[in-house]
Amino acid sequence: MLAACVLLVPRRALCADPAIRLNTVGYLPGHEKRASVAARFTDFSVVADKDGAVVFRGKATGPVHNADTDEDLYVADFSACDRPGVYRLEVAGVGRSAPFRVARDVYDAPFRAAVEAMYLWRCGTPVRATTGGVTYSHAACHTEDAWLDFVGGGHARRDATGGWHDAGDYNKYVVNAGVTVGIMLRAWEQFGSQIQRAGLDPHGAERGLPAYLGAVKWETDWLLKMQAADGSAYHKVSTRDFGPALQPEDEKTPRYFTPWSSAATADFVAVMAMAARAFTPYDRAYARRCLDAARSAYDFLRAHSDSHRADLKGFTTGAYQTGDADDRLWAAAELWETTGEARYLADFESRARSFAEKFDLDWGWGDVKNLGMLTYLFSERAGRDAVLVRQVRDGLVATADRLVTLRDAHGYARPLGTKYYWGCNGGVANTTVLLQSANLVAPKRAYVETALDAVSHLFGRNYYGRSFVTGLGASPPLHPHFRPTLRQPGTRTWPGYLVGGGWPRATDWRDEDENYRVNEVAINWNAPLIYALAGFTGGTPDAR
Ligand code: 9MR
Ligand code: 9MR
Ligand code: ZN
Repeated sequence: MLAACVLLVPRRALCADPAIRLNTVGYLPGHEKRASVAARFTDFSVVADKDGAVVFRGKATGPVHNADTDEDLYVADFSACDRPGVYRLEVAGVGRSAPFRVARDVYDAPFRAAVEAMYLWRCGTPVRATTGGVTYSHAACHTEDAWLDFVGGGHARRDATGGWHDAGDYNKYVVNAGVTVGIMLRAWEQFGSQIQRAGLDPHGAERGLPAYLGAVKWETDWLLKMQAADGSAYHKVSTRDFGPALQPEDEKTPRYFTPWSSAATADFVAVMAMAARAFTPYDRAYARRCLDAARSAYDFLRAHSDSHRADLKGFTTGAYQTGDADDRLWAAAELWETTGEARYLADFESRARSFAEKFDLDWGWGDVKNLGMLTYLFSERAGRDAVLVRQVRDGLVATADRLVTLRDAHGYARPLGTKYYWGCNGGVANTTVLLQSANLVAPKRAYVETALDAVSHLFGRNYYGRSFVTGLGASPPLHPHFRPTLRQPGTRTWPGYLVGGGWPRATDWRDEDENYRVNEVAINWNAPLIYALAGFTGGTPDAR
């Protein structure tokens, strides 16, 4: 591949050397900047991309043995390169890196792209967006959502149009919607004023509503339709089996509500209570609707205290089955924070005490405890148990410290260390939630730098030397498992989507569209990417 590249570029062969692995989107001035190099070297320089002028010279450190890829890696540290520009790393005896930027706004466009990807995921409406001269669009889809056959309603329809498709498939799952909206609203609570300055496209959001909340509202509007008359939330709206590779508007297979689950219902409570807070300044009537919905779902759960899995007989699509202890904790935290009512606080605190570990380093749709703990910890309401607050705070700091230690021990500075599983790139992005939050309660430079290392890992400081986000950085995925482009050679890859990542081994990622275990995209992985980038958009971070 390198040879071909050199042949095709006759004069200055500027092809990126695959051994030099760095953040191919770029770095922020005033922050650490490192590359991992899978080749022995001593000297390196940073050169201007346009004319090759040397702006920095440095020496290698290392090697360190990186266990999960079985490589000896050397590190080039060019943290001192703070002057804005476009550069490459030139490593003596090895080659040149892909170009990268140093700039204060380096993550602004990626942030917008990741939020725009959520727009393009919309169901039930035509979408159309033009980026870099290419238009991505689909017509109104799944306008019949959904049938009540499996929830005792006979062959009748009830409106469940709207929302986001889940991933590379077009189904809509409440548990996964919950964690996605939860992370996006956590970003709003922590980085709202930066997000407001990011220049997002409002896509027809109501007048006066911030574009970002307009993006979230597309999903909360749908979630409201997922609540049954008794207060519970249906677990999903789905075809019975995963459909073929069609455009969304061409998928005409019937889609059904499935029975409720307590995890979905608790997640519904949590995000509706969060939405009530977020929307209050802009739309009081909507905020009230969200809060009423959250309360009735909570009351339903109180009357049904067992962890109740959805009955998914007849469905082979995404299951998202999970025990509800963490979801119920999150629900109580958000309702308490929104209302200040003692019954929610008491519920939260007794649940929180029952968790020996207050935070989990690795978390996601199946474990949302962290979101509840963070809301409690950041609360400015009176009445919290000081002992518990201290335990939660200490738990967060200890977890963030572990992430820093794992980052330090990893050759590609991956804060999740050597854990690889389905969607682990989303897990890497999720570490930024804990790191940025720890930095709020116990400010430490290493937390912020480790969050940036998570971003760098996803943008190319990894075994592949490639960005894991479509359309961004160097050599990004071209063939995600994503039905709008699946099995359609020649179509342009839709931008702004984080792919799941390699597992069971670090080296198992393949950029192949049939390979859904490693190369699918999903809303719950884009949400923490959005969170990660939100913290570094719009200049000076809010959260510092
Ligand atoms: O396309 C489906 C993807 O969205 C899911 O994440 C994945 C989960 O198991 O399943 C994919 O569908 C595959 C199905 O499970 C088996 N037959 C091939 C399907 C992919 O084309
Ligand atoms: O993200 C989910 C992952 O944790 C599970 O291991 C996997 C298999 O059950 O499913 C993943 O979620 C998929 C969902 O089931 C269907 N839509 C696509 C999701 C991402 O692959
Ligand atoms: Zn659709």
